[in-house]
Amino acid sequence: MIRLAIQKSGRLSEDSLLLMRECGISFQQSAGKLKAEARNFPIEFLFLRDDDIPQYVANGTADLGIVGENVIVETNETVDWVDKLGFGKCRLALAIARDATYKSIADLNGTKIATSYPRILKNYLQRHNIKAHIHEISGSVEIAPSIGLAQAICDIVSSGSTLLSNGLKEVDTVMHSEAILIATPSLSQAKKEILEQLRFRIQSVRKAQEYKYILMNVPNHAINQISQILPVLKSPTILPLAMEGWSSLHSVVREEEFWRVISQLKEAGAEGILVIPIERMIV
Ligand code: PRT
Ligand code: ZN
Repeated sequence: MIRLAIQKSGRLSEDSLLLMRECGISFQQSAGKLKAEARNFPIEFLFLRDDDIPQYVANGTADLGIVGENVIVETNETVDWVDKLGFGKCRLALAIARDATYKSIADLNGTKIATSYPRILKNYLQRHNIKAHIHEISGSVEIAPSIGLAQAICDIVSSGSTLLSNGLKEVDTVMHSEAILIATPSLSQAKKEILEQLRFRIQSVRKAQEYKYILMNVPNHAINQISQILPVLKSPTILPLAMEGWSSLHSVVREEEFWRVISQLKEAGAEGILVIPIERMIV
């Protein structure tokens, strides 16, 4: 049995649980309960505040955790970074009042910067040779400039709308972040094997999200040309259509590459193109 710490309630909770369910792991999460055991995989979930997850994983109370890179770096706990998970994407950014002038990071010299990420900010300022006063606050960082608490803030940004609605503008990116699977450095051999099974499932879910199954009707004379345009995984499957001179071409392609070549496919004579999601992909 392996123990995975997940954020109890917050921005990473839903995606973390969804990922587990997509991995075919079923469990019941009762409201208010801090633990849940899976029915069909040797895993138990611990539901915690995200800030506590690195510490629980570092000291082995939890074997694994899903948490934002920003939290791992800020807490500075010793954990193994296993895999990035592709959700919870955001950046830690510096922002100032929209009407303040800003030419370069040197403009932050001598200012007061409010943040919930003092360690990351301190390192960043040191690397850039900036001497500023870091004012640590635990929440609502974005109101600090308008109430005169600080001239700048360093906070998490995703769409940027919170900055905008607080009269702020982003001036520099301190780090990019996404949810990541972490592990305690001293996993037993038995737990390492469970982790590998879990990683295998996670990768097949993530691959499936990246790729699409596509079908299209192509005139036989264009099969070669179309096969060359398509950035396929291996080689397309060609099946004859009832209509003379036409075939159905099936393949698996990376979605973003598919959109890049769609107009070339149509120009080459492809018709009736279908793009179908893939549930799991094992390559
Ligand atoms: O209660 P607990 O301590 O567990 O949760 P929390 O309130 O500390 O964290 P939570 O749930 O807000 O965020 C968890 C993790 O999600 C963060 O550590 C990041 O890794 C990631 N993440 C992704 C975000 C955002 N996007 C995000 N937009 N975390 C916070 N925000 C906040 C940000 O602080 C700001 O207030 O959203 C606002 C900005 O959003 P935009 O879209 O307006 O730019
Ligand atoms: Zn938190």
